Amino acid sequence: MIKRIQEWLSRKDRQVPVEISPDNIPRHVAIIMDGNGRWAKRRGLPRIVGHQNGMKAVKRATIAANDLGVEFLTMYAFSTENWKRPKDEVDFLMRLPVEFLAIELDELIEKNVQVRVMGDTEALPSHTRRAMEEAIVRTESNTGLILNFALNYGGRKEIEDCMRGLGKDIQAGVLSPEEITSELIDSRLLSGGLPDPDLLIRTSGEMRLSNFMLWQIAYSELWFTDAYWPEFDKAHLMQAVAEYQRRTRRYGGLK
Ligand code: V07
Repeated sequence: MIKRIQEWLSRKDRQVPVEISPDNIPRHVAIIMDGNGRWAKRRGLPRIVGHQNGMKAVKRATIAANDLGVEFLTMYAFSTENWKRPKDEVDFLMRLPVEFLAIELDELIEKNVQVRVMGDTEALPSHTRRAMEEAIVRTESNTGLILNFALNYGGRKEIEDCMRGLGKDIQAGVLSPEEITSELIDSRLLSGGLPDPDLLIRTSGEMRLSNFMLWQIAYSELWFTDAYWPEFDKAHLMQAVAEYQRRTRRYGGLK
């Protein structure tokens, strides 16, 4: 019975049309893509089928974000903690960039999307790195939406590495402690060059940050949905953006 009610609640036709103003679109949307395994389990399918469908949702969300005029989309594809999962699952996940390149990339190239990756990519298997590098190179002259994958990414590790770098520069005498500012730290994080996310979305009902972009989301609006990531579509993104606009609306030109 509860399952029936949950299914009814998540039905698409329940979603009401949302009004979105073109003047206040979040420039940078970041997404924690949670619930691939749970989505599969509910259907009696193996977890990897959930990840596969999660990859399709990445393309759907990218096209939807591009259509709305979002400039930067950062997706949490693999965390530094995900290595603790069963080896078979990790091996499968590490093949997804290869599949993404083969199956999804052409359509994104047509839409002028540029792919980037942030994380400790040196620790990735060589086939993963090759696919990721090919996706980056094939899209580097594109001028549309920037699709930034967080891959082997951890927020604390990013801060740790940044602090170690600053410490080394101080020790080498090329930086003084007074020169450490928010702007300098921004520029030396893995996201260096991207504006902070305006909107953070997490799917699958969990309300945690799970070590994602800890420094960068200091002022982001947070939006959560019970939908599992493989179900995520344009309607969800529009709901999130509409809510973002309600929360950030200012009268009298104050912003
Ligand atoms: C992964 C699909 C999305 C749901 C969350 C986990 C599984 C796309 C990529 C990817 C990464 C880099 C790149 C091109 C594609 C990816 C992993 C997992 C490890 F250059 N989806 N996806 N990578 N999932």
